[in-house]
Amino acid sequence: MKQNQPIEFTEALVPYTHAELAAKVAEKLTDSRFQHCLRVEQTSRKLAALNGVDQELAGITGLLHDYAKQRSDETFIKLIKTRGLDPALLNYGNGVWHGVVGAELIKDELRIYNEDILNAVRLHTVGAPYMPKLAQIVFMADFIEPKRDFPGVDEARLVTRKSLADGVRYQIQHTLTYLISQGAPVYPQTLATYNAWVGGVGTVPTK
Ligand code: DGI
Ligand code: FE
Ligand code: FE
Repeated sequence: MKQNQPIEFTEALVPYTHAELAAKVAEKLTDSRFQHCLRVEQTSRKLAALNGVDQELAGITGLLHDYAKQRSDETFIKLIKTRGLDPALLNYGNGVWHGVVGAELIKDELRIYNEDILNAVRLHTVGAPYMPKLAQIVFMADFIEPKRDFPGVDEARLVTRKSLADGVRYQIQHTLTYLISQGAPVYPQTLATYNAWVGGVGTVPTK
């Protein structure tokens, strides 16, 4: 039996072995950002196992989620203008762009066209009113990977292990609270995610 066989991915998902894809991600990121991607890969695989989602698909998406994180603003601005993306994106920055716009770079440079993967990368920061399970998994893995350290992270881990959807609710509430506390502009989709998952209409007492 051959030793150290490369981990091959299913061909329909990505045209690479695990080592090839990891090398392509590492090439575009600092080591600490790449290590974060590896941790998100592992956490995504665990959440996939708990939630009946394909672990390979979740792992690949976790590994790729911050692929575009360290590109210049000019790169993103050009893509927004030339790919017919929402012009309102121009009012935001890297935090929103590296996911929503970063998926374009995954197509262009890595020739990965699987829409489940691309969509989960697009949504990993801002979420969406409807998120497929895979997108919820990567969204949560990014938030709770083992080196994340912020007040509430342990509760977020517990909540997410019990219920993925409750984790999504927890995170979007946390993110919106943070953005507002910073006086940061909220991308409309982030707000739509909050309204869909947390802010049920009619739940706030009027008196
Ligand atoms: O890429 P990571 O650091 O691993 O994690 P992330 O993709 O969740 O972080 C994205 C950043 O973007 C985070 O600092 C919060 C910020 N962000 C999320 N939604 C919005 C936003 N920033 C603005 N201005 N508006 C948003 O709607
Ligand atoms: Fe990110
Ligand atoms: Fe991340």
